[in-house]
Amino acid sequence: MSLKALIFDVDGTLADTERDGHREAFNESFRNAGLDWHWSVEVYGDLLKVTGGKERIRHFIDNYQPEGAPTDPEEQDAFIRKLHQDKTKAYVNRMADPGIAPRPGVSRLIQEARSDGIRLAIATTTTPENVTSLLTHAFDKEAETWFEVIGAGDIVPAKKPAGDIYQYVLDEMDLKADEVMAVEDSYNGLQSALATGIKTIITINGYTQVEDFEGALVVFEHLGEPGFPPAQISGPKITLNHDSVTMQQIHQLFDSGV
Ligand code: XBP
Ligand code: MG
Repeated sequence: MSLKALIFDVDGTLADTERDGHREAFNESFRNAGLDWHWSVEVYGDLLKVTGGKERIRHFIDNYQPEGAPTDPEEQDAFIRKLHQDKTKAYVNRMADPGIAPRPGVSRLIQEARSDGIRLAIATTTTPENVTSLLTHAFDKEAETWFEVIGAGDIVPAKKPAGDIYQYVLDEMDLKADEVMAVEDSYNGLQSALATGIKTIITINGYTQVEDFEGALVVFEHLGEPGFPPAQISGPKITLNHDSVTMQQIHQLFDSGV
């Protein structure tokens, strides 16, 4: 079977959005709500084990017992929903100003794939509005049109590490798992892609560099740019093309399926 599509994760893969993007948007929403909650870089690293912003807030309430959350289940659900809506507004604004740069090599690989006629999609846990804001401001105002399907957030019942979001994208594209490759950054993301039988390459980041990537085809520091080669963390030694992971390497990895 030949490679038909690349499916990109968003947070940590397209851009390094968690530490200074999502985390600060959560903290802004806590301040706006008059809560004395603050997620430090370290605490957020622990909370990232839970995907989904609403689920992460609930995990924080259940496991850190902060002051200020309602105890009545229905009231708590409404409280979390409102907090998360405010956080999403804060995040969307932050993607516009101060904005964020794409990770190395991501824009280049996307354009190479498009020139190669390789179809593109997104499979992410984050909220759709966040994807729109990131693509529009960090990549191109037309960037959303590059992706045939944007599978995001609550569109599926179970978030990563469950395979639902990748299965949703395959179904929407009418493709089989062995026709696509996923680009991810985290253990949860890898498990989600593998649960759907999708070959996956990993680019690590500050939060995920210590995670277990057993089952990934290869793990790189990033996708590279001429003059800025990535370290290869694991997998069969890949000879880079002008310091970069290009579509040539992607096809080679897909076909060898190591
Ligand atoms: C990362 C996530 C998301 C973000 C927060 O998504 O787990 O929950 O941390 O975004 P992915 P929301 O790596 O799958 O792109 O608050 O909108 O959930
Ligand atoms: Mg991610």
